[in-house]
Amino acid sequence: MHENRRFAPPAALVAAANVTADAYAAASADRIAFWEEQARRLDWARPWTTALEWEPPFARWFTGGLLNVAVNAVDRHVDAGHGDQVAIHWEGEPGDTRTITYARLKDEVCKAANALAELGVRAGDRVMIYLPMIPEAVFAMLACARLGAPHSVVFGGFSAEALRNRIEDAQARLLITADGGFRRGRPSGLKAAADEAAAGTGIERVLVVRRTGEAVPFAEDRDVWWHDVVDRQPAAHVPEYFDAEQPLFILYTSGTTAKPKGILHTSGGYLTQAAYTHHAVFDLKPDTDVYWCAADVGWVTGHSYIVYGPLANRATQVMYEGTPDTPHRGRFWEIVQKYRVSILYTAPTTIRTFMKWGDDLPAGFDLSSLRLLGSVGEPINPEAWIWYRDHIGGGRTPVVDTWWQTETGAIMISPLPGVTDCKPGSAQVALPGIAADVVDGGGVPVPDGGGGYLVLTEPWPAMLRGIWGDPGRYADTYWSRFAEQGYYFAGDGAKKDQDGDLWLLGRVDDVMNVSGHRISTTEVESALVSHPHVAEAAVVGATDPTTGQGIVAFVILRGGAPDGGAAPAAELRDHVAREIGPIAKPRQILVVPELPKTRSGKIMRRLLRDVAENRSLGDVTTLQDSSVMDLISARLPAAS
Ligand code: 6R9
Repeated sequence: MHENRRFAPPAALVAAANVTADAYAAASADRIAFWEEQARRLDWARPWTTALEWEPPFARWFTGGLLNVAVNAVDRHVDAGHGDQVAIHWEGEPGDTRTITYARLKDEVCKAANALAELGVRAGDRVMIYLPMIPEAVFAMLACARLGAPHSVVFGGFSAEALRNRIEDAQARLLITADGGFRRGRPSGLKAAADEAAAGTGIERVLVVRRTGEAVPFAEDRDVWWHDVVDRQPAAHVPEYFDAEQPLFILYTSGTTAKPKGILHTSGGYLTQAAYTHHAVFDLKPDTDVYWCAADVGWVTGHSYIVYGPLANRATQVMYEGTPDTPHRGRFWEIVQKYRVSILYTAPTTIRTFMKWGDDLPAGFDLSSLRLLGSVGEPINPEAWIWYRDHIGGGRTPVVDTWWQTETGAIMISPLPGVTDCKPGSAQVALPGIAADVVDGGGVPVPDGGGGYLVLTEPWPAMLRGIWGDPGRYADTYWSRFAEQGYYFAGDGAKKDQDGDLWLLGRVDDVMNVSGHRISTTEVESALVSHPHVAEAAVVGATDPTTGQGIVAFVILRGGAPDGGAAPAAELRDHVAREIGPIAKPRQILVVPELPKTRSGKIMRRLLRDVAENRSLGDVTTLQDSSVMDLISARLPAAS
């Protein structure tokens, strides 16, 4: 799709925007003073003495400052008279609901903090959280923050093995879990996996939330029910104030080796940037907006844009437990209509799934409350961007494409909705106070029109403070590649267009080299999905004896497209050749019913490469649905 349109922000949004173009000028005049000003959005029990201490690659922000993260997310709003404002409209998958005001949230967090203290949790202790998308996940995270005990949330879809590895790495003593949650119309158990993971580790107590009511194994000497110990606690809790660099959480993310990295975030700088970016990028008006981030709290997006950023900004938000197709494929749009959601934040993979399901579904609901849409997690192809704006945003809403990582803690590159003319497919520019560039292999910035590696050239408040227990790996993974320049290496390829806007091209390990030409998997995928018959596509570079790598594409056709046979493949190959150039023409196109995705929705190209190179499959345990690979393999004979 050749999409050259630019979308100017709606006049009403410009007129009332939280952040205007002045912010860029202010931040570039004095970046540190700019972040100090943003830090003043928070309540500090004692102000900091030094804004930034930077001994590359180790940063300390707002040193000398004391704050309590939970007080900033909850208590201060109640103290300011907003106790009756709804913090969370929670929607369970079966249709049960809970409405949690800020006053109620404060009580729940205080009770949970008292319970954790009774169970022996002290500041600095690590607490594992393995919960479905229920309000107790938020209460538990904030209770930990209140006590200065870093939490480590493990996504409920992860296996017992994955949880055990993380428990051991973090050396946690307490695990908070549930009997289960509802997914795809049924209770889905968690407790048995939690038990398997905890056995033989340092976990001393397991706090169990009752959600599904299913019978679960219960170790009387180790396990306690949330409703038994939390509900009887007093709703008052005197907060302690912690250093700005007090660890807030460890979140595990996969790297290039098998062992996941425990990304460490601390308090003052992280909360400053999470709150500022949420205010700036989503233009949140706490008195009128209804915000919905459709991520899971088990991912960094849930940490920064369900829990810390929105609550620090006194948002009213929607939290949804289940899957988008339960009990029907219009569930998201029904929720938007019901709560009059005005700001929606989701992932391209979800948007493309909705495209696959057809335009009629969203058209059947009143989505007129939406005024701003966001995207995160992977590059959004222009086709999906336009569909999102037109079919969900009614052709009115800006779409902010937000680039960031678990490691960056908060959004780094994104349009500002009241300032930027949006370009479909581009995350555009670094936010005020953030310094990003695209450099070549030697660390030299590329000119406009050039491509290379995305780097961050100055420290930022929400940056990771390290990899838990492994400072060497931290320095090596992120800071060794451009050590001379002192740049943070993000691991993403990017290009700068003629306006200097940034286009993220996917992980650099996903960049293919075909006959010496560099081609991004994302670019080819984008070309494929711009064809009217294609719903979704994943592209890998498979070893090829002549060209180095050959392009292999896995595509899901849209409903109604001619299926099977050689005709669609030939047409799609020609289409890609037309869109990008003959060099990008896939060697093979495989029409498949599904693509293998991780539970966070990222396509597992490694597995597709295994298929494309006729290897036996590698580890499939992090797949959302491991049977997908069987479906794909079954299509193989019809391949080339
Ligand atoms: C927030 C999150 C980080 C990786 C990152 C990049 C990809 C995220 C993106 C994007 C293009 C965007 N990514 N947002 N690529 N455009 N707007 O997703 O964190 O799970 O750690 O993933 O995701 O490749 O390096 P995380």
